[in-house]
Order: sequence, then C-alpha cells, then structure tokens
Amino acid sequence: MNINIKEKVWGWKQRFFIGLADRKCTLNGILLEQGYVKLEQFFSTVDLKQVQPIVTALSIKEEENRNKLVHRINNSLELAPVLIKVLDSGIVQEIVFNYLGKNARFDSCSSWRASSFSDNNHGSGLWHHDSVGHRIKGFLFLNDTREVNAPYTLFCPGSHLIKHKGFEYEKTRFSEEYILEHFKIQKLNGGPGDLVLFDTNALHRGGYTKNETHRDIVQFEFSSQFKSDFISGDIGPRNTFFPTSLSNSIHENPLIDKNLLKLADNGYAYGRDIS
Ligand SMILES: O=C(O)CCC(=O)C(=O)O
Ligand SMILES: [Fe+2]
Repeated sequence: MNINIKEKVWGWKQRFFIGLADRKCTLNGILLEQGYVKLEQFFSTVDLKQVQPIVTALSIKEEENRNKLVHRINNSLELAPVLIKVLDSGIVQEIVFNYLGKNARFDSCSSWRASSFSDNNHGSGLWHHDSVGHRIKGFLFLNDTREVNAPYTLFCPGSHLIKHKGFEYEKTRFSEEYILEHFKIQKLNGGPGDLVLFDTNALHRGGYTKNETHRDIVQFEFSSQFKSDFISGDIGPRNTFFPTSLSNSIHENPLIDKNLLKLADNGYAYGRDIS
C-alpha cells in the first residue's frame, strides 16, 4: 500500500488507520470510566515558579497582537525544562500506556493562552471530537481558572468510548441541542499546577465567551504510533525541542521515541517530519 503521510487523508483511509490503531488501545486504567482525569496540584508552587518564563512569553505575544484570540509558543521545554516532570511522572506514564497501549508515545508540548475575549466562533468552540480516535491531551494549568470567569473546556464523560462514524469536519461537529439531549456535561478547569488528562475522542468544546481573564496552559499530547505514523492532521510527534540539559532524561524516558530525536544546536529537535 502506498501511504503518504503528508497528504491530508480523510474518509475511508482515516477511518481504516484509526480503527486499526484503536483496536490496539487497551483502554484501561483511570481514564477508562470518565474519559478524563484531574491530577490536582501536579506542579508545586516551586515548579510553577520555574514555568514563569512561559507566562511571560505568552504575555509578550499578547502585547504584540491584542486582537488575536489565541497565542502560542512551541519552545516550552526550552523556556521551562521543569516541564519534563510531566513526561517523567510514573502516574502519567501509567495512565498513557494503560489507555493507549504499549505503542503509545509522547507527541508534542506547546503552550497557549486563550485570551479573555476569545469567542466560540471557531472550530474548538463547537462541540466536537478531534477526528483522530483515541488520543490523550494533557492541559497543565498555569493560572487559576476555577472561581473566576475564564476560558474552560466542556466535556461529556463517557463519550470517549463512542466509535465515531466520520472524520470529515462536518461529521465531527455537534449542535448544543444534540449534546444536551444525549449527554451529561462536565466542566474541566483547574487551579495553577493542576493537570487534566483527557481522551480527545470524547465530545468536548472550549467555552470562551465573556471572560474576566485569560487561560494559560501547557498542552501535552500522546498517541499510538500505529496511528500517527499513518494518518495526517493535528496528531503525531511534532514541533518540540528538548534543550541539552534534558539529554539524560529524554534518552531514558519510555514515552519518547528515540528514533525521532535529531541533534540540533543546544539540544534535540523531536518530530516525525524532521529529516
Ligand atoms: O480550549 C479548550 O478547552 C478545548 C480545545 C480543544 O478542543 C482541544 O484542544 O482539542
Ligand atoms: Fe478538541
């Protein structure tokens, strides 16, 4: 079979490879019941101090363009090497391997700010699944989004086990009425240092309207290698840089695919498209 991973693959091919890979997901552990888990105060106050350069970088980005709804930075581990604690954590490793199977691996780490004036008029603000079958995202909260009116995620517990019929954009979006009629809804937010892990096969959406403040998170992604090597879209090892100071950790970490590390100036680039 001739597979070109760079080509955007929808329809039967996407379904075929997602189905194949998802059959190898063991779907066990604490993610199984609800489709999400919240690890409170996963990062201590001391850890969070070391993540501060990311908050500063996001604030600068926002300053540069106050009209943008979302601000992103990719060099998160360079700015805050302490983030490796997420990948080194025995609990995170157990959750990922128990749920996605032994071929799961770390895909990416990026940080983003949903600004206080974000609105729901874009793809993530509508109810959806992420069109890639089972895949774990982790949101590490950098500011408090609990008491205040800040951007949050709405999530349908239990919907992570649905076998979706289509992966074309229109088939992955659902109306508010449909969701209210068929599912329970849970709000996923957190305090600084909380880590929420969830399966993006579940139905979810961002809630971004009328906020008093922004939401800063570091986003981690994990998926099965059987899937991300064959399908395209926003999945798979990409856009991540590890500074040299993390060299030992990354070579020992079972979630990191050593074949995808490429020596670069001051560290390692990580991704499947790096030549
Ligand atoms: O912003 C959010 O809370 C949800 C974003 C989303 O849909 C996703 O990351 O898959
Ligand atoms: Fe999503």
